[in-house]
Amino acid sequence: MPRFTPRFSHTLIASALVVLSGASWAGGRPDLVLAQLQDAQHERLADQLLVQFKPGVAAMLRQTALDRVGGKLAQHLHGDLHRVTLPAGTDLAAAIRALHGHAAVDFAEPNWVVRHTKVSDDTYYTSGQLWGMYGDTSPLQQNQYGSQAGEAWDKGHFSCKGVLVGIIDEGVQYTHPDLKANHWTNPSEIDGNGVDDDGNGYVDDTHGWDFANDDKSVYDGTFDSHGTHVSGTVGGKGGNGAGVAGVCWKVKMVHAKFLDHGTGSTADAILAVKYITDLKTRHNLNLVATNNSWGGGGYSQGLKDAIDDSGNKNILFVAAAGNGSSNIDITPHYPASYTSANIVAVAALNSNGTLASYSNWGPTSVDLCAPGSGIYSTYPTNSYAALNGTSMAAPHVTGGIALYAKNHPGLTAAQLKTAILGTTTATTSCNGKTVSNGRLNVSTF
Ligand SMILES: [Ca+2]
Ligand SMILES: [Ca+2]
Ligand SMILES: [Ca+2]
Ligand SMILES: [Ca+2]
Repeated sequence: MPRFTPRFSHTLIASALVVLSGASWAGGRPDLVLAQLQDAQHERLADQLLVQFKPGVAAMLRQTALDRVGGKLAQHLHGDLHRVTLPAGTDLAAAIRALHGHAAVDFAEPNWVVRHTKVSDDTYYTSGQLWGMYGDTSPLQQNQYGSQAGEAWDKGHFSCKGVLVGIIDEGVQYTHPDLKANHWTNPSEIDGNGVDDDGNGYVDDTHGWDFANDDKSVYDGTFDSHGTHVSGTVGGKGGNGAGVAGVCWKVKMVHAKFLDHGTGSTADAILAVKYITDLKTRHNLNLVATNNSWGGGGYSQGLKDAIDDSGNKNILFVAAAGNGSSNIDITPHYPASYTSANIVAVAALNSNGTLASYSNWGPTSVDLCAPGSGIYSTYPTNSYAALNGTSMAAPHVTGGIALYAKNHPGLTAAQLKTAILGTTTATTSCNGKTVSNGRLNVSTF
C-alpha cells in the first residue's frame, strides 16, 4: 500500500508548526483536532480529511497543497470546503499539520464518525414487552435480567452487518416485515434454472435448504412458527418503528430447515449442520454461529462429528439446554450435552431473574443463562407472539455472538466463546447450574 511520501520531510512539518503559531493562522481549531485525534474515543474515517481552502485561491495553488499529502478532491461539500481522500494508511495528524502549513488552506480536519444514538422505536420494545433486549440502564425501558442489548445499541452497536449466522430449525417466514432485510440470499446460486450453480449438491438453494422435505422452500406455511420466532430474536429488524428488534438489527441469516411440524431426525440435523459448514468454506462467508433451539433423542456420533467439524471451521454451535427441568450433566439432553468445544448451551431466565422452572441446567454442560420466558418475536404471518423456552434463550446468545464478532473481527470460535462467557453477569439463579455461573450481557459488545 502506498504510504506517506518524502513530502513529509521533518522540515515541512516543522515549518507547518511555525505557521500554526503565527498570526497568519486562519481557521479551524487544529489544537483541539490534533488532541482529539490522539484519543481513540473520537472515531474518524481513515484516509480522508475535510479541507477548507482560503477563498479565491487558484486551483493550481490548491493542488500544491493537496500534493503535500497525496490528497485527491473527492467531494465538494459547500463553499470552499471539500472532502479529500488520502493514500491508504496516512497519518491524519501529520497530514493536518502539513496542510495547515500551506498558504492555500484555511483548515483541515478529520471526517469524524458520528453516530445516531440508537434507541429502539419498535413497538414491543417501547411498550415494555421486549424485556430480553433490555439492560439496567437502557433507554426507555430497563430490566437488569435482559440481555443488555439496549445498552449496546445506545453505544451505536446495533448492526452485525457482514456477519452471517445459520438458523437450523423449522422453516422461517423470511418475507416477514421484520425479517426480510436480514435474510441471506446465496449469490452463487441462480434461482429457478434447475442447476446446482454453486456445486454444493443442492439445486436452486438460493434461500437455504429444507432437509425435512428435501426441497428449496424454507418456508412452507404458518406451522413454520418456531423458526420464525427464533430468527426474530437473533435478527429482527430494529429501528423501523414496528414490531420487535433482534439483538442484531442488521445481519444475514442462512436458513437450514430440518424440523417440520415441530419434529425432525438426526440424519436431517447432520445434513443441515454440514450444509452450513460447507456454505461457509465454499463461499468464504463470515459465518460465526448456528442457532440450534432443538434437542432430543439419544447420542449420535454422527451428529457430534458434524458439530465438531463446524467448530473446526470456527462456527459456534449455540444449543438450547432443553425444557426438561433437569440437570443435563446427569441426564444428557442432546445436542446441548455433547462435549464438543464449540457448543454454547443456554438455559432460560424469567424476567425476574429466576431460572425458568422448565429450563434444564448443568454446571459442566450448560454454559450460561439468557432471557427465555415471555419472549416476543416474529411469527407467521407478518405477526408477533410471545413464547417461552430455552429455544428463546439460545437466539439471544446467537445474536450476541454475531454482535461481538462484528466488532471484533477475525476471532476463532474458541476466542468468541471465551468472550461470551467472560462477559456474563454473575447471577444467583445460574450459580452452580452453569459453567459461567451467570447470564448473557452484551452491553459491551
Ligand atoms: Ca447449490
Ligand atoms: Ca440454480
Ligand atoms: Ca419446503
Ligand atoms: Ca422492528
